[in-house]
Amino acid sequence: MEYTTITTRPFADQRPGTSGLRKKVRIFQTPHYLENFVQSIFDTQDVLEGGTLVLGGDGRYYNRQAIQIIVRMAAANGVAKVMVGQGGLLSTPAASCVIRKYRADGGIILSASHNPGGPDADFGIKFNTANGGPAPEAVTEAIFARTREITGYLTLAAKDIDLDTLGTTSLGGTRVEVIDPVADYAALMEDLFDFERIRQLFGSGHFRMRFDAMHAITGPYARRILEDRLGAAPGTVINGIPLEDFGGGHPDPNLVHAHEVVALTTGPEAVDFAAASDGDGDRNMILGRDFFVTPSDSLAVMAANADLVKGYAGGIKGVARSMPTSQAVDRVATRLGLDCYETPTGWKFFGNLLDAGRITLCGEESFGTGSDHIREKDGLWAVLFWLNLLAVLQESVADIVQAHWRQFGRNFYTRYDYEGIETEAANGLMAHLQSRLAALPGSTLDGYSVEYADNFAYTDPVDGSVSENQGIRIGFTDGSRIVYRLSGTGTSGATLRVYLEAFESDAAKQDRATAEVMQPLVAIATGLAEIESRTGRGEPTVIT
Ligand code: VG1
Ligand code: CO
Repeated sequence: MEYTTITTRPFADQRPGTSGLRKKVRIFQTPHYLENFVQSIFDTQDVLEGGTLVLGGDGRYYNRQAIQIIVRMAAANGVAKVMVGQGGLLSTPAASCVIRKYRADGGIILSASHNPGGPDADFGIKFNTANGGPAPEAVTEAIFARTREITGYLTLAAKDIDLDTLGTTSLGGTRVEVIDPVADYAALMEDLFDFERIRQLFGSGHFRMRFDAMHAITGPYARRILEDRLGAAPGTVINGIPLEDFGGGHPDPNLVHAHEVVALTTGPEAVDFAAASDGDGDRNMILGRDFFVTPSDSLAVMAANADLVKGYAGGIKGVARSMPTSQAVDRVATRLGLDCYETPTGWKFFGNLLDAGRITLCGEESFGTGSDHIREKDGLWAVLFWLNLLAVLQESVADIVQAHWRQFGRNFYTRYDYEGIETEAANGLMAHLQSRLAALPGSTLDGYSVEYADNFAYTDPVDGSVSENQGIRIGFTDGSRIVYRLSGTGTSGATLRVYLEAFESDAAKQDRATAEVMQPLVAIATGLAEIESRTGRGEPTVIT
């Protein structure tokens, strides 16, 4: 087999964001663009030479072509074994599971997660290290540095491999093993959750659920686990066949984009439980009958009830949440005497805490929850956690969450996203906020007293690495908060995220509508940041 070096020139824009490198498909199709990034991974991750690489993606447009390119490059770069999901598919959590189970040296996941797919939409690539988790910043920065000076990449002339047949073939000196993308993951779920009890719940005749795979990667996983193994009625999984363009939608499990499944939780025929997951299967939305569980509350409820769930019956070690995530889980941690960590946005920041055994559960407000079972957030895991809880408690989702509020207080929560605003306007807005920070503590905004105002910086307690400029936080004396950040996953312009939280300990006031409770904070947040005059937007693009 003939290895060749192809001459190339650096692209200036290959710095990974919150979760990998995301660009329009057309950019990834630019000659050498994908190859440069992949070679930069091989050039900086020496363990891959002679090692094992896990490879798969969420099935979006360009997934198959990219897999073939990467397999050839892996062979030319001396990777001993490539484990690739059948059809080129692996959900993000399944990739993490496979990396850990087979002690691979790393993984490449092709996904732009919740971003739309198709020839005019988005593509992405992320590298996971041997712990199964997203590469930490030191690694992504090293890869980025390499992309700035790359002059060539290695590949070989070979036919496409057959991605659809399970089994092992070879390419040059590399063994390529096409694996069942679901089997290892399903086995792990069966270890963690009480499948027998969940099966009884589905068999009881009084419990119906829907899971919306949003035409993305979780369809095959959800069908095999929920319908085949747990006995949920056929048709429980909707939109269960992965499509290259996700049916034209945003595979983003929130109240706006997953409205189809939300609608199934209301009215006389409402199901008891519903959920959805995103493009690459790491996010989850949890719904009860007429009831939406905020991701921040979901994490808090999980932490408070973990001992009821098979895999966590021995207790949990600690918890973590990303900075903008509500402080609901902090209250549980205080009550249970657990350590609670506040990290920057992005799952990569949980990796060290999980590896060091400091935490068991962690989550983000952006519909991400997970545990130390892998090193990624995990959509179906969260759904199974809730199913296990429902099977044990035999109560409705709403009853469980409302009882939680009565016990711990309620953290009302909402997020405003202003998508596709001009980058300069977004940067100007953040600079303006930064300039106001010093004067805010001790002042009063529309009757709310500012307790602290800062730009969040994080020192990793395990390796001491420092990450600065992670979002502006304004905390008030009554426990409410406003947080501003710019997204690191978009592919055009800038997205401003405004996160709002208000605490209510009085049970009599916990059933108020979120929009009404948040109104005063919305007014403060939009006014303080001069959102309308700086971005031209009177209203956000999405409210979740
Ligand atoms: C968003 C979320 C963040 C999440 C990231 C990746 O990032 O806010 O919490 O970890 O997406 O999720 P940003 O920088 O756009 O706010 V996924 O499911 O898109 O891999
Ligand atoms: Co995702």
